[in-house]
Amino acid sequence: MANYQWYPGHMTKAKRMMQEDIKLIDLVIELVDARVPLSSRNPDIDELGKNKSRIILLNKSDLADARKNKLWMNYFSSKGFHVLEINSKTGAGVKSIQGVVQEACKEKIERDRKRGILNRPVRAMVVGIPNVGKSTFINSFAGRACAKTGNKPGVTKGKQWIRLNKSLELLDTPGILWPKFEDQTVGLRLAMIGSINDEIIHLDELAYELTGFLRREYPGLLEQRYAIEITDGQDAYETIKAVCVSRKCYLKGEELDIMKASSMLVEDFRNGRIGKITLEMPEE
Ligand SMILES: Nc1nc2c(ncn2[C@@H]2O[C@H](COP(=O)(O)OP(=O)(O)OP(=O)(O)O)[C@@H](O)[C@H]2O)c(=O)[nH]1
Ligand SMILES: [Mg+2]
Repeated sequence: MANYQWYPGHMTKAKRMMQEDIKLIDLVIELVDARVPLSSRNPDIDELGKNKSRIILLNKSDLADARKNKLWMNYFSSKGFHVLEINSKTGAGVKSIQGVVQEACKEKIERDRKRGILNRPVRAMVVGIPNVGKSTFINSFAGRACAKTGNKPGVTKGKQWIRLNKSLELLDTPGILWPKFEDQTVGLRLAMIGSINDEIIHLDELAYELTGFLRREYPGLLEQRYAIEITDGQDAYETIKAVCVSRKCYLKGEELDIMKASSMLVEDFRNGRIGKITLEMPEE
């Protein structure tokens, strides 16, 4: 399996910038992808935000398994985080964040009041890996398009302060990954959700792993989506071939276009077309 490494120059800059800006911040709002809540957490953020109030947002919850979202909510609460399940694209769950921010920053607000500082806004840094939905979340929370978004990693390149209202200011940041994944499963899962550029990963390998996973954990979904039959003895590669045939992915003549079917499988998964799927569980 390939050794995923991806750390473009803008991420090195972003990390340095966050280390400087953290001094100005009361609260760290960390977005994780509900389909891979642990693999999508940058370990640097715990270090960076260790003396700050913390909120975790389980974003893209619409693409993940509803039952598993609940398990992950419990998991993060039990670790002492304030946590919310949201869909930044539609805004579902986003409204309740204001209350959670007040709750998470209770001590700061109290401290300000004792010093006679009234209405100093809470300053929150919005962090998370590339493509997790930081800018979309900010736009949805603000109710207007103030941050640029896009369906590929690396859209936000510099920081941007956004004043939401008189009590809250948000700092949008570029997504950062870590320079090297110790655990290859983490790299694989991040590639599956599209947080690592497709140029450096092998789509056929991703599709193979994904197909194996779906057959084990979500039996029936592939059959339904692609109108194929999966028999017990069949391996994941044969399942992809069946998708080729069903979706008429051919090179010249009768030769199957495995790459085309692979890319279709991965894209369908990323966009939630195969179903609501969570790739990892809290107890792993
Ligand atoms: N289905 C779904 N899609 C979402 C959600 N939030 C964001 N997206 C999509 O995810 C993609 C990435 O969103 P961005 O807001 O640009 O992500 P980002 O974290 O700012 O990315 P970088 O700036 O590259 O670090 C976009 O296509 C969004 O429409 C969500 O809750 N559900
Ligand atoms: Mg962004």
